[in-house]
Amino acid sequence: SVEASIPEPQRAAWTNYSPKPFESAEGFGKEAVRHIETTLARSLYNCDEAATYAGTALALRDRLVMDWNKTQQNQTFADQKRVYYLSLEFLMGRALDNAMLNADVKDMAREGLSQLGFRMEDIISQEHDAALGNGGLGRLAACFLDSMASMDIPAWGYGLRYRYGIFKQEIIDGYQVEVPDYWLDFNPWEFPRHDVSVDIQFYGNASKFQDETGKTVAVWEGGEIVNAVAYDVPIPGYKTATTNNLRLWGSKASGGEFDFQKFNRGEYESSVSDQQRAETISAVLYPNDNLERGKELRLKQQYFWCAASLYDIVRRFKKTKRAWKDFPSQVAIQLNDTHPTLAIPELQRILVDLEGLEWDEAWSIVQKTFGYTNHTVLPEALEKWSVPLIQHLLPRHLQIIYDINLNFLQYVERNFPKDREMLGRVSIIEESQPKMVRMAYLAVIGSHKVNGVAELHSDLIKTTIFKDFVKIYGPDKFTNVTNGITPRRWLHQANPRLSALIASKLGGYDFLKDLTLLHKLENFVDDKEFRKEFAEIKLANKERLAKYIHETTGVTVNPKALFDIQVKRMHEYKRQQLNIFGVIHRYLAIKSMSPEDRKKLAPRVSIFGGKAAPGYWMAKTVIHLICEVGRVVNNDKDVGDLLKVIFLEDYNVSKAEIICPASDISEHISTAGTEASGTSNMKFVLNGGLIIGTCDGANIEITREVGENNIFLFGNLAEDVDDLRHAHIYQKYELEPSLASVFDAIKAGTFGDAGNFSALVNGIVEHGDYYLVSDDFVSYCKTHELIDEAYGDREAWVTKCIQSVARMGFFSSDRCIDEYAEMIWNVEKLVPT
Ligand code: B1H
Ligand code: IMP
Repeated sequence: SVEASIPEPQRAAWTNYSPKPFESAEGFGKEAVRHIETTLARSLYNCDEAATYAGTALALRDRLVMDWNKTQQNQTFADQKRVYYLSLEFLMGRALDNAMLNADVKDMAREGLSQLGFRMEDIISQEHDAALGNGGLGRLAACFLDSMASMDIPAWGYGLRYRYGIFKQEIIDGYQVEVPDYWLDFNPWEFPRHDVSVDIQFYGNASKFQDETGKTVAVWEGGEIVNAVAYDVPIPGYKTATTNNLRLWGSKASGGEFDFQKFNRGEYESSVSDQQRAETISAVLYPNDNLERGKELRLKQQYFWCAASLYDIVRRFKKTKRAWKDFPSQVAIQLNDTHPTLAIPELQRILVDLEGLEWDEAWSIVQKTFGYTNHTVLPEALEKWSVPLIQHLLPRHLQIIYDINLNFLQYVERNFPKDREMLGRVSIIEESQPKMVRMAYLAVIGSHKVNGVAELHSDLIKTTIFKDFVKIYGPDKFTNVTNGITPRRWLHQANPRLSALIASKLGGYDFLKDLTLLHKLENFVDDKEFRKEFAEIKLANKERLAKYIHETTGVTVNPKALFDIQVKRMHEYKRQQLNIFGVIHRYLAIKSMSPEDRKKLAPRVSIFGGKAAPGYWMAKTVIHLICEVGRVVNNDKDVGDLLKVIFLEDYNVSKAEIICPASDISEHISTAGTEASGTSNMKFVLNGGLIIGTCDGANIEITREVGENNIFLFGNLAEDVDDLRHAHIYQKYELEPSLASVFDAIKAGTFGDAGNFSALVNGIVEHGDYYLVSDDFVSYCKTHELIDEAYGDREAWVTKCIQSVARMGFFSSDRCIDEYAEMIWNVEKLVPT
């Protein structure tokens, strides 16, 4: 055994000297102060909140590292299958609170901090969010990492170490301004592994020749080399010693700081610029959500990350000295959308060109190794890369893609000889000018399973973008894994009081590891004390948000008003424009009411938040309209508390943790068939808020779980969207009077210069209303009236909220991981001893 290779006295000494995790407030305090004094070289007299955060984080980190080392050792010795989750985005948020809660030492640390004169909340809020993602797709990856660690699944995440995460959003004069997010000043959660580095090749030439035996071999020569360096981040599980690894690759110039030969020749500038060019690869996250723009640097990022990760995975496998055919029983690689699809031709290249396997043998290994998750059907988000660009950057990979395609098309031709059209439809290469590589097709062909992220979405991909592939491979290749969220962060951490209340009724915190236990809350729906406390917690969370709104916007909102929240990336398909038109409609109604009628109205606070991609002009226009409506409404004396409109700046994970527990209603109102799943819908309901939504994404399954009486659904169905769009184009369309009066108010300059909003209005009135705002407007407004009415009966409202929380067990990301592990990865847990 490996242990026996080290002599007993040495092992005993090591064990003796090994640090022990702290077990009390004093133990924590000692560690934190030691770090502040020695690691940071600060003292009692210059220890501010930032330094205290650093000391606290380092004390926690020591603890994580012990478990982390042990977990990695165990996983290596156990030698069983591991999962590798490849994602270009990991939207982790803050780590300290999560680390304390998962290790179950937050109370100890709170007491220690208070002895030192600090408040836990202030210290936690010192941490910079790790914002290496855009939205739902990146946050899903983060929830999955938490679940895999908490469930003792041996798993690694692989991503890029962006120096700049998603930009910070400032709102200046009602417009979005982007500010770079430099987050690495002090990051105690990452460990640079300068010894783990890989050279990655780009450009150059690919050629084929025959070796002595007559076998055709391919070589890829020349071009440029960039070095990938690993940075590791420990991922602790909840109440388990399992601590998995997230490995992020940073880029630097190959062969050190810069090219010394060039430097010595006096070419100082170009030696530095090579270095800068290399570092550019991992410099910045592309800030587009659900949009691909085909930039060369993005493709470089993708290959750099895929190649480094595969090199690492293959190296680890080779240490086991197994035969190549065992690769798929040791390695499961999950592709988070098509962004890592180049991993497919890259593994094929490693096996064929570098390891000398036969093509077919290699290809069967590749297909068994990969699984592909599709996250969108929006045409503008489906990745296509131009053939000339791939030819230029990755000449050998283009050959391999062509060979994969040839084999595939021959297979299709043999099996569907009568359907000649099919070959063109399913070819990986789109015969356009220039030709394009369809990455989603390559991902389907190179994987053994393809899944969508909610039932409707998984059905849609089978009948639309992958219809032919269902015929070719049969329906079993396609499956569904409905998304979920981690209850540790999104209930326990974000809403500690609600979590404690639930624990008090359920006899402990087991529900955080088995969320279906929440169903027992139904027994307390009529429990007076429970209901009172539940309602008080909601009010307290709304007060916390009201305070935050006041501090950041200067607007005072009434915490007793109905809080109506829509926070998510700004996108036309998510229809923030529908929401703000609804708000204007409400404002106009208030203005036209008598003072008596106004008294009968339920006060509302409409809260928005979300970033627009920097180049997405229409999304930015919607932000501007929201801000302008807020400026007018919030200063209108006729309106007072009846309506407030707030745009919260710089929505991110740590802000979501304050916002999600504070809703009465949240909005998930995408055009039916466009939102693949949505995950914030789950976060809001789990925290005791109701939702208004369309029959789209996971809203449908939320409805099935919580019951139709506990959700406010409206609008057209996915199956009718095509016909409705058609009607806009081919029939004259009469605008509803209610929406027409909203547009009239905008055009009259009620919310500032009407010219600012003409494209937004014209998109609906004149250019086909692609997202069907006008088709859904009336039913949207009616549904909001139903909400007002329902909120008036506060007891019935609380019942709905409690029932909903009790029925959310299905939406834990632990359930997702169980499904992936069983259906796709075929991986076993490794429970620490
Ligand atoms: C989702 C993306 C996405 N789907 C391209 N697709 C990107 C596509 O940088 N890009 O090019 C970035 C992101 N993101 C979201 O995934 C869906 O819209 C949500 O409905 C879903 O809940 C989430 C997680 O599955
Ligand atoms: P890798 O699989 O070589 O990348 O190793 C990942 C981590 O697993 C290392 O940092 C070690 O903590 C652990 N590890 C890998 N190989 C061994 C081994 O042979 N003995 C003990 N630990 C190992």
